[in-house]
Amino acid sequence: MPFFYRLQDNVGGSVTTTTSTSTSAEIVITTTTTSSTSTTAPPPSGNIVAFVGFNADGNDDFALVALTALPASTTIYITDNEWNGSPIGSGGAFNTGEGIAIWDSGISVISAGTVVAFTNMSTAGRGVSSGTLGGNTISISGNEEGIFAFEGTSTTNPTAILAAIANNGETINTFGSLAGTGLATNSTAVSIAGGIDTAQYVGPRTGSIGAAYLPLIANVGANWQSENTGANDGTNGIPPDLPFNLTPFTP
Ligand SMILES: [Ca+2]
Ligand SMILES: [Ca+2]
Ligand SMILES: [Ca+2]
Ligand SMILES: [Ca+2]
Repeated sequence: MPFFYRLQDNVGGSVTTTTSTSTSAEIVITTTTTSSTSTTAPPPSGNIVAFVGFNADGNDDFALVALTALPASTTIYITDNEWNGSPIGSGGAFNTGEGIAIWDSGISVISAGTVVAFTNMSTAGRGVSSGTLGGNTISISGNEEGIFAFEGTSTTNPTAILAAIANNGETINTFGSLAGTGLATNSTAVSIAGGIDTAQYVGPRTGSIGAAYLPLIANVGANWQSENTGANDGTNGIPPDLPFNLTPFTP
């Protein structure tokens, strides 16, 4: 008489069945259990980029350094909306009302240490030194502003917050809150004080590797130059000025 059986594994292991025709009804069942666990979202990508330039004057600009090699056609979202302080997957989200640009890194691998400049970001004439831009323009405030880079499945569904920079510390109008982003000031996020207009990382660009550059990049007091005058501080002839320094970060 035919019979049917169903084996189900609910604990992340595997089930193997072996049947033999040597006797009329022999079933050998072998089960193995592994330590694998199920996940509902991709793991965070970590700090694969960091901000190394900020300009709220003129047409608004910023720069990112790649801390690891970025595969061709990497998509990174960039926004000046604020984070609500909750973790990704548990209500964490950006608010709305400001810009979200979509950066496609292009057909070539971006080498680790490459500095990518985003220019004229508040205008239709915006540009990027590698790849292409989609999404919205971004108008950067010279008073209180934060900019985030994140990975996601859409502009409104981040899966990993990669980097952040603010020009007036961590406030409701700059980052919102970094809680839940995995980033923190003085270690992985750049938090400049004073509501500055223009700033650039001027610290070491050799002697470290990958994320080991983050403590240097986040050390605003030692390694950043900033300016905050009534002039266009990106073009006034006093450092920091545009264009941003594109010298690569090397080991
Ligand atoms: Ca501006
Ligand atoms: Ca903002
Ligand atoms: Ca200014
Ligand atoms: Ca300047």
